[in-house]
Amino acid sequence: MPSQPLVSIVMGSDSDLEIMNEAGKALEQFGVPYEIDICSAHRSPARCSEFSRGAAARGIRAIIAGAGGAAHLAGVIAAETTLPVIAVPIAATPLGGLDSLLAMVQMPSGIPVATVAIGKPGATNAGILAAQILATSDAALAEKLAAYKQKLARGVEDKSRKLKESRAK
Ligand code: RP5
Repeated sequence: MPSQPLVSIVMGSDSDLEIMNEAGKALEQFGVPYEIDICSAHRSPARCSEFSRGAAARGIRAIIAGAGGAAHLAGVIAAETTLPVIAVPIAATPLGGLDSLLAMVQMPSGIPVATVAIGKPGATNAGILAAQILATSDAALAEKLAAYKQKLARGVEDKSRKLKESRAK
């Protein structure tokens, strides 16, 4: 039987899927069960409202919302839940994602949305951030995240060593 999802990844359209899959990969890396679905703030507001109101009761602990253009998805979700909402801006228009970034980051006082970088790096960080939120009450998950950060640091050490070796030749 699949595990109860703890994180919900939602996106405005299936055209966002390639980017939002990166959030899923990050969660998989830390063994965090998640669900993934589509919900458009503009095309299906009733569906978004139903999702937002019901997420906590279904056991979801954090929400990652990706959208492009006039990206209201994360905000409308945050308006109807007390779960933490992480927003991923997607470059879906000729404005290259700046439109989405500004729509997500400029939330009115009282409706917080944690906005990450545009595109794949942002989606990856959204997954890691969601795992970090869960890790505040999960010591085993916190250990996995600490090991991940140590791995990143070792990667820099390796690059430094290789750079020095190449310059010594
Ligand atoms: C947004 O409009 C979606 O999040 C997507 O990034 C963008 C384009 O959607 P489609 O026209 O490809 O469905 O709502």
